[in-house]
Formats: sequence, structure tokens, C-alpha cells
Amino acid sequence: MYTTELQKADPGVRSVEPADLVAAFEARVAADEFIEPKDWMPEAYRRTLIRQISQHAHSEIVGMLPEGNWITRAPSLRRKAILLAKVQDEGGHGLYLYSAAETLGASRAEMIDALHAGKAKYSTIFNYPTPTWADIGAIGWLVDGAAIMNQVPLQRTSYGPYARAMVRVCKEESFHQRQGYEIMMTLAAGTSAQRRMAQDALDRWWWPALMMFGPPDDQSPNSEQSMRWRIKRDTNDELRQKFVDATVPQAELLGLTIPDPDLRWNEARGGYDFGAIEWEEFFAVVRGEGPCARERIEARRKAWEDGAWVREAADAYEMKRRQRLAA
Ligand code: BYC
Repeated sequence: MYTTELQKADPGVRSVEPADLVAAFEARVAADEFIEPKDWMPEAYRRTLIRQISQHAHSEIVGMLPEGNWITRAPSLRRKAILLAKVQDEGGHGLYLYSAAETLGASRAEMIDALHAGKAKYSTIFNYPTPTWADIGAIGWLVDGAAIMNQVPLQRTSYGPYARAMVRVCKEESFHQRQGYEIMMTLAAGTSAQRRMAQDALDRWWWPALMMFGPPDDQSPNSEQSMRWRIKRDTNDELRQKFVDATVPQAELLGLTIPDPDLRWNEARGGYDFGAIEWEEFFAVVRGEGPCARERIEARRKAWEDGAWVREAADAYEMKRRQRLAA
């Protein structure tokens, strides 16, 4: 996986943009007005949004796979129905987000091709395996929990269609987080084997969940500009800290141990200090070296090929509908 260079800000573009339009745009952003698809916007703003929104869309779509893996093996009909609904929600999120990126002039075919060619990024978290049922609990609790922490502020991101997509997404993510936590509660209150399974899932998902928020602020090339344009409302480190502070008491309630010997409450700061994150692992996964990276992309490609007949049937139906209208 490499950088989406095409969609990166080109500093050369800025100098040719009319200064009055740039100033009016920046004043609107500073006044917390939403920028809408037909409004004038700097090219670099448009490209940054296409980059972030398309990566976000891909994450939702690839994110269906680790949990989809458990739909047929969920331990009861109730669990199966809930998981099926959750995974379908993630597919819906991907579609709203692709639509939001299309309002910026990106073509869906191009975005999907980039994913299938291994050129587009998607969240590192979905490159880890789900060997036990407790992983489904840990994903809902931690991964959806981290996603909410990141996405609630995005409801106030400066681009209107992205902000509005986030409102519905956050409502659904909140249900996802609770269903995951409820699975963890059940396992933590179960047999010793079930408690061990829950602890093992927490051990494996904790650090990758902290990595979801992106590199540390001093190694985040996009943060400064995205914060200025109010695309991002909080920095990566700020959101990571909020997540740790909210999640530690939840682990305590479950009676599970966060796998971090350096984790302790810092009275002066009013937050938890936590241990060093293995950033080498993060960057390796970003480069496409995650444990399930190849499997994820192959599964997406196969789904796309298997679905070709549906797209052809929809096109044929649309053609007939137009012919009928024209007749
Ligand atoms: N994974 O300058 P930075 C879900 C990349 S799905 C991979 O800080 P930025 C769910 C970053 O793209 C929710 N790559 O970047 C679904 C950049 O590379 P490029 C997913 C990452 O954009 C199913 C480079 O590293 N959520 O909830 O300012 C089931 C430098 O980073 C990651 C979103 O997508 C990563 N973790 O900030 C269950 C949220 N982190 O593009 C649940 C929307 C960084 O320059 N996205 N990189 O080549 C964002 O908020 C921001 O894009 C990020 C990164 C905070 C992720």
C-alpha cells in the first residue's frame, strides 16, 4: 500500500488560486460555516478531503471482513442477528462515504480500483485476525469505541456532506460499541475459559486500537493543515488520550487488565499516562505488511468480481427504464 499521491495537496496549485476566494473560504471555515459541494474551495482542501473520506470509506468496507468472518459461527441466533445487522451498517457507512467523496469530483470506480490495486489506504486495525468469538466483543468495544471518539468531532468537520454522513454513522457506531461491550460483559462474567478468551482478545486488540488514531502529532504530516481547515477538529494524540481515559474504567468494570504495565492515573494532568506504542508495527501495517493485509484485499477483489452480475443487471434495468421513459 502506498500513498495516494494523486490526491495529495500540490503546493504549486495554491499560488494560482485567487487570493480573494481563498480569503473568503478561510473566513467561512473560521466562522464554522459548512463548505458545500458547489462552493468554491482550494484544490488542496478538495484533495485532502477526497484522501481522508475515501480512506474512511475503504475502512468501513474492509472493516466488514474481520467480523463477517464470525456471522456463520455466532454462538446464538440473537448474536447472529445482531452481528449481521452491525456488519450491514458498516457497508452502509462505506456507501455514504463514497457518495460524500463523489460530491468532490472523485469517481467511485477510481476509488474502488485504487483499493483493489492495493494503492489506497484503509485503517490499519482491519489487518488483524479474529480467531475467537471474544474478538467480536473486543472489536465492538475497542474498535467501534475508538471510531466514535474520532467520528463524533467529525460531525463538525468543515465539509457539509462529510459532517452530515457522520451524524448517522455515529448513532450506529454507538450501538456497535454497546453490543461489543455487552459481549465482553457476558464473557467476563462467564466460565474461567470465557474470561481468559476475553482477556486474550483485549491483549491483542488494545495496542492496535490505540494505533487507529494515527501517528503521534509530531509525525503526522497532515494534521496541521487539516486542523486549520477544520477538517480535523482534534489531533491524533488528543483523541488517543480521550480514548484511553474513557476505556480504562470500562476495562476495570469488566475485571479485565489492560496490557500496559506503564498505565497509571496522572492526578496532575487528570488523565492516564500510558506506555510507548510500537510505531514500527503501525508503519509496517500502513505499508501493507499487516498479518491479514493480502487476505483482506483478495476478499474485496473476489466480492467485486462475484458481484459483477448484479451491477450488469442494474445497468440493464436502468437502460430499459430510460428507453421506456423516452418512448
Ligand atoms: N491506518 O498525517 P496523518 C470503523 C495514514 S472504520 C492507516 O495523521 P490524517 C469500523 C494517513 O492516512 C473507521 N493509515 O493523517 C468499520 C496518512 O497517509 P497519507 C475508520 C493511517 O489523515 C468496520 C499518514 O498515515 N475511521 O469505524 O491527518 C467495523 C499520516 O497520518 C492511519 C476513519 O477513517 C491508520 N490508522 O489523520 C468496525 C476516520 N492513521 O494519506 C469499525 C477518518 C494514519 O498521507 N480519518 N494513517 O498517505 C481520520 O480521522 C484521519 O484520516 C486519521 C489520520 C486520524 C485516521
